[in-house]
Amino acid sequence: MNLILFISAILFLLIIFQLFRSSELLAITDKEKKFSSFNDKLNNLNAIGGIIFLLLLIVGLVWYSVAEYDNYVLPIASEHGHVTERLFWVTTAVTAFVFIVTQIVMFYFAYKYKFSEKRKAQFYPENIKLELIWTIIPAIVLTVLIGWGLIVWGEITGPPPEDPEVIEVVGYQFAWASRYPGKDNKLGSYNYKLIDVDNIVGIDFTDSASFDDFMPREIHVPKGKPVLFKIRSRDVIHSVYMPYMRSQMNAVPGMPTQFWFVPTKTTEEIREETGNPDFNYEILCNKICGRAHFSMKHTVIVQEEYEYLEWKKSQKPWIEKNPEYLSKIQVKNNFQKLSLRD
Ligand SMILES: [Cu+2]
Repeated sequence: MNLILFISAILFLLIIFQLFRSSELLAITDKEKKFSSFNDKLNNLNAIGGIIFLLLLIVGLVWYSVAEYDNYVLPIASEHGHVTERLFWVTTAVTAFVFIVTQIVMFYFAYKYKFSEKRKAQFYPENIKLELIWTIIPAIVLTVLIGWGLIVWGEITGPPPEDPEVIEVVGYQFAWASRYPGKDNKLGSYNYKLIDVDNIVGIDFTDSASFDDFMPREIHVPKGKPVLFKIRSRDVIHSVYMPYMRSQMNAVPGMPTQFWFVPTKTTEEIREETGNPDFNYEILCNKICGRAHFSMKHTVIVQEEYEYLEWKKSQKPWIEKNPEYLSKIQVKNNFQKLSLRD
């Protein structure tokens, strides 16, 4: 707060100073000579300042990109991650090249064509060839980049391969819940009207497929197998974000979304690679969804397939862990007709 006040005060003083200066300049416009010699100095200073700024900009960009590479480029832990990563780097290379070239040209021109009394501006209204070049080339480059991006997007968001591990991921203010289909490999249906303190995702127990569904505290997934997240939200828009998997998909209330991926490194392997024995993959929320948005983390554990299957076997259905729920709901009758165990 103090800092903002301080900055505002400085800016205010600067405005006053500039107003004073411009009125001073206006006062001397009639005295041509004084005006131009005064401006020459200022022009030189600005032009050289521009060149210094340009050099600092380029050196800073290159230095930061190289020195901090490991900090902003995370290891890739999913199959499609390599595809999106390549797309990202090609796009970055093309745009960075154009950015640097245009900055160099811009500052160089500002330097070279700074005001000079000896030079008269040339009237150069149009050059059709030049305009064609700078319209057609960017159009082709952008078409290639966007077309490639659309193809990749189509691949990674298309239908999953046969027999994926299906996991329901539900976002709510402010946590994630996950639900597995259980032994029948079929997620039971849900209904938002059934959501309460206990049944946080609204599992519908009039559907017999719901009885073996289980809801672990952390998500486990097998390495090397397609995993399909069926994503929904209970309240506002959240986003299922797994940076190491290069995956992100919004969780939108009233509109189920999905995303599939193939993990390529177990939690053990990534711990070794990052040199951090406490490392865990996480689902993070990537939408500013409210006050405790920062606390929306959900641990994801990638295991070898046999470990995963063992873990899955050891999980108890949600309804077995919450027997008191049965007495609370209207589906009691249905439940009596169905057995928990088959
Ligand atoms: Cu959120």
